[in-house]
Amino acid sequence: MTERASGLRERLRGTGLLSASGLLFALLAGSTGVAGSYAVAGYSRRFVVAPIDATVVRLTPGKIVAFVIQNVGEPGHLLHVALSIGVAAGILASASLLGASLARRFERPVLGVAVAGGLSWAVTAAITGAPLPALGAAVPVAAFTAVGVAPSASREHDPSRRRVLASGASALAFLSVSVGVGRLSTDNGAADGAADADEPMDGETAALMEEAEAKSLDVSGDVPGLVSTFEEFYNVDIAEFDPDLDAEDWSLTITGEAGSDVTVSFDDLTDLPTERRFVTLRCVGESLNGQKLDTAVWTGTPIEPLLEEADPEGACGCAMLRAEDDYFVQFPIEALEDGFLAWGMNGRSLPQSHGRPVRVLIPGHWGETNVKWLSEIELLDEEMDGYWEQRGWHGTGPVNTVAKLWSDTVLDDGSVELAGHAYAGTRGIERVEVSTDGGDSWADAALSDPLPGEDVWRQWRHEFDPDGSHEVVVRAVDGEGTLQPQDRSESFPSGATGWVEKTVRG
Ligand SMILES: Nc1nc2c(c(=O)[nH]1)N[C@H]1C(S)=C(S)[C@@H](COP(=O)(O)O)O[C@H]1N2
Ligand SMILES: [Mo]
Repeated sequence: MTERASGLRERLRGTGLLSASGLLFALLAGSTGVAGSYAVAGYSRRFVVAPIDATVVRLTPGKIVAFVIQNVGEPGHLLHVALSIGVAAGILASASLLGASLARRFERPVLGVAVAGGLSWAVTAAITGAPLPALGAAVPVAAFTAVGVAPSASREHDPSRRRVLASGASALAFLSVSVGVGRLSTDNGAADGAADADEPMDGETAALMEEAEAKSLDVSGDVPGLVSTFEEFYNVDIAEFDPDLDAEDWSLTITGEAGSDVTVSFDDLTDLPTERRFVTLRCVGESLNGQKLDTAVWTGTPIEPLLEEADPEGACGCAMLRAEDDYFVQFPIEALEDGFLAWGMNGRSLPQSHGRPVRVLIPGHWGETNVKWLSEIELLDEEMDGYWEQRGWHGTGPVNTVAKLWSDTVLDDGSVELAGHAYAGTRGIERVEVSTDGGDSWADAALSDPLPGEDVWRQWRHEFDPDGSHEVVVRAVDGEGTLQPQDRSESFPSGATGWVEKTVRG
């Protein structure tokens, strides 16, 4: 028994699979392979980690996703990206290990290196769909496999200590250079969210932005105006790596339970009657006083004529919208009919992070219905869960009413300025009430004049003379006269409720 076990161990050692230096070279190959891929592809969908990360996210159970969103928030992305980097390095290391063991078994180093390099190239090319950048992963894997299996003077199967040290040092150097190169070749987040500053803004949008500027209240504290800038506008993405689509290659298909399928290209779409709309978006996952609430002027065209052409026939009166990042969301056609297909934002073409080339805007509904990188509208016969509903959320309906308290500032004359935004979707905001005594008495806040449009927020501002410490509470009344509910609930699963409260000192 023990003899057989040690015999097996001997054989494994003969293939290099069990030796410490064999594993070390595989690890160097795996990690430099990931770094090489990053150097060539940058932080994009062609980086070997990207498709793995998409799979990791897809396979993570909804309860865990919901927990991370609520308890970790944005840094939660780091968790799955780190895991995905580990998986990618493991896959490339396995290719190297396999090559190395073939090299030893057949005493053909060149064969082993070719297998390690070829396999890492093939896997990377297959999962990223980009053959040329895949060389960025394959070359370092081949190189470190080669160093690991090259015959050494002392003992045939054991690289010298010096070679191990030199390889480790080279790998570290390669890693740091690759990270630098990869950073340079990546459009950084801000540039990605921002529009091209040289792109001319059309006159009609410029006039609307001026109108919004003029209607924005004069607030001393740091709150956004009535139009959020590209830098301010929040982002929520299921994928770490946004689709990068060309308008020329894009098309939208309306299919499923339809009288006739409809397909439109980007040019078809932009030839349709163009409108500009102020639309506010709010994410169901944001906390009560969170900042995932923003407004832009969008350029696009109404969906209704396209839907009429498709002639929906399904029994549920519902549709599944699908996107290029494999996002999908289902909701009633009734809501979709009021929707808008946008290809411009704040007078510039739609930024990649907000859905370039085309996104959906659904008036008054939670952010998740506003599909980015839209590719298909499937008219259904039966209701089906979308991406977030599969994970337990109820975020396809109309938004909850909210008044945010985003700034409290002591002014020069000693008074305190409170300010924020209020939003109730298509119900509109009629009034914002402020209490500075914990809810015993209420005063009406000053409100910005409404922007044109049926789905927009308003800004509010209230000044008072402080006397020590104050329990400030704010609440909105929507356009139907309904008071924002006081009962508190977390954002999961149906959006946060309650009144925002804060202790403010003069
Ligand atoms: N294709 C696609 N569309 C999407 C999402 C996404 O991850 N993929 N996120 C949704 C969610 S949850 C929200 S709140 C809004 C956010 O839009 P923004 O990133 O432009 O602010 O987009 C929605 N549309
Ligand atoms: Mo969202």
